[in-house]
Amino acid sequence: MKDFKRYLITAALPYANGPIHIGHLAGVYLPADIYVRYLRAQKRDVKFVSGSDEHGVPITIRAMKEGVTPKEIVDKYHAIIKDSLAQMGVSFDIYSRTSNQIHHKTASDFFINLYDKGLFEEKETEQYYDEKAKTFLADRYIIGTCPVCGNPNAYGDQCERCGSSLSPELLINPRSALSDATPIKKKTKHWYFPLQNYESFLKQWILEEHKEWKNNVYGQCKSWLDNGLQSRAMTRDSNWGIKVPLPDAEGKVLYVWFDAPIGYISATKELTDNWKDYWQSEDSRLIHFIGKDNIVFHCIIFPAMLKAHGDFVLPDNVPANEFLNIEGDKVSTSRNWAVWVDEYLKDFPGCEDVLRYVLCSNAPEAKDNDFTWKDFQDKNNSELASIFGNFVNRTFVLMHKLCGGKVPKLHEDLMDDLDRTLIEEIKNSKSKVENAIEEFKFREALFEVIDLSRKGNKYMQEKEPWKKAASLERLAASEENGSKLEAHSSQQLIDNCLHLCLQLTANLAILINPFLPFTAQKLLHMMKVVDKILDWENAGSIKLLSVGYSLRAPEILFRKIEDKEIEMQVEKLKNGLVRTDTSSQLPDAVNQKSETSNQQPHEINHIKSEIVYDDFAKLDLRVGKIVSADKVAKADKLLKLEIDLGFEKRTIVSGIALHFKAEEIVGKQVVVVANLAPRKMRGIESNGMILMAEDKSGKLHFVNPDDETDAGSVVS
Ligand code: B3M
Ligand code: ZN
Repeated sequence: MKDFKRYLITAALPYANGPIHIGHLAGVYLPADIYVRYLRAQKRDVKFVSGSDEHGVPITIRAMKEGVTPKEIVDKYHAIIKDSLAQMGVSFDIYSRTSNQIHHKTASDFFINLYDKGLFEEKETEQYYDEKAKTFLADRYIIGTCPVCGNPNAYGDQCERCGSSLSPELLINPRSALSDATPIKKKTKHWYFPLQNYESFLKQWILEEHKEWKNNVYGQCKSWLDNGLQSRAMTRDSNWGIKVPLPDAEGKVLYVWFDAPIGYISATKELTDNWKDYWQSEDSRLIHFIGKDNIVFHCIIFPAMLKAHGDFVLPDNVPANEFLNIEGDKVSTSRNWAVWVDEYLKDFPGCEDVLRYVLCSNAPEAKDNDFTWKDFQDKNNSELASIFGNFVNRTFVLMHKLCGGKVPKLHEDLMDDLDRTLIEEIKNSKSKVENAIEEFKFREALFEVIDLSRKGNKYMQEKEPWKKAASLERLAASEENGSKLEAHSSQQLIDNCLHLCLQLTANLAILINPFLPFTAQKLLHMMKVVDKILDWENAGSIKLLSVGYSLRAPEILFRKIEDKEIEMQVEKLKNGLVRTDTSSQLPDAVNQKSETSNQQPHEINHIKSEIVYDDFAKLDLRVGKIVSADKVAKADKLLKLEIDLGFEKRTIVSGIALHFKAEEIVGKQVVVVANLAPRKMRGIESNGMILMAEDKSGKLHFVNPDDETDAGSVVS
């Protein structure tokens, strides 16, 4: 790899419209912090920047619902988020906010730079408008019935129930999420950034020159690029945000995804006068830590903007993580299915590192993962406390008991194979941890650190210094010939064991520091050494603590977590009491998500409200066979199907094109809702609907008879 002089590490700017939950920590802030702490320990020149994302529709909506100004919303959540991250030990050099003056100026200048080069397309289009709320509506704020599954509360960009990607015109009976009014179309002008012009550059830069990116990231980029890019509006109609810096742009602001990534630049400017070294010098390495729903913005759109501007370096890596579920279910803020960081900090004071440990060892690095409270307890009690904590504690207790509280000498002539193997393990662990961190495999790196403490425990168990101590007492009391000499060498063997265990402890402090910084500090205190010892280059050495140096009594590093505490947390979660300070009438997706994010919870564990038999009996369900399937022009989600119902053929338009290829499904039997009122989609009349099953991962499956059945058969 290229030898970089400087590192600029960014962590996604959280929306200041709610507190953060542990999914945010596991996905973005902890991995970023681990990496930064590691770089700092290596004495690299590194800056770590982030801040609150204070613009965009989610914030205005929240404000409207709470009856306060957007400013009040962002002030409140900026403070809560900043505090939670600081308490968790996330060591930003700056945690800024996008409402700052310097950011408004930086983002406006950026826009003007592209504008002056003639890089925007100015287009007038018709957009949905809410006449009651007097505002244009982003797709997400239009709600209606899903054409695929009949969910009455599908969003204009996606149905939460069946996972189909939608657009507002596909919804049946669309209404505004703000006022319930039926949206109308209204003309509006916006500035579009022609991403398609950057396609070949992006293909070369990502697909050819960054094959080392994580599979999940590379794969998502490839699929975006393979599907072809299109112009995207970089402005919005709103009065909250950064005003479009043009004369004829009244009531228009920059698109939040245009300004937010520029927030990284503004924050660096705010932090240091030397910001250009980090942003405009080729020997500087820019790395973005983000969640998977932000990949397209950081890997495609922002790099295209940077390229268009021309003065900035591009990200060298974007190690995005997947999502963390809670107790088997997707995070849902409206159902309060989340573990909030500020609440955790209150419920488990002094246990910051426990959460850091659990979230890192279970981080969703390659796929979505699950957090359970039981696993949290197990990881604390049987890994942190019984392996790591236990090793350190035994070492310190025995050193006080058997070596007078001082670092004993190492008698090299008395070393045996066990000692030599342990020294080797200590040496090797440095490069193992290092290699894993360099590849952003933080789980593996942390495992290696714990494994070293496990080896320490095993070594001590095999050496049994306490047994030698018992025989020492016996020998001391004996008058027999040679017993003095024997006692002397027994003590030397005890010294060797504890000397090595102490050096191993010092190594643990260095290696664990990026992951569990509070624990590393406790170890320094116990060893009475200064921070300097944590320099990464010291790892692997067995000469970290000087002989004869007296050490403090051990502290308990990890207390046991009781069943009671865990039961309480599970109870709290299951009760789903909505937080009074964060509650809102809005569904999740509107509360927490960006206008463009597409990862939403599928409410698979929740049954809709009860209906009577008569309601069910109204449905006329029939078996049908797909005789042809065709793509619908300009609608990438739709397939036009011809269905044979035995007594007649029907045209049904179905939103399954992203899940199935047209040619693959011809001949399949399906179940059709045959008496659904006809409706037009993209000018095609659709007569009925086909049933699909959606699994937990969001994948669709056809519902059909288990063997070939006559077309037209009644399903009941
Ligand atoms: N605020 C979206 C999110 O929290 C957004 C990230 C911005 S990073 C420049 O998912
Ligand atoms: Zn649906």
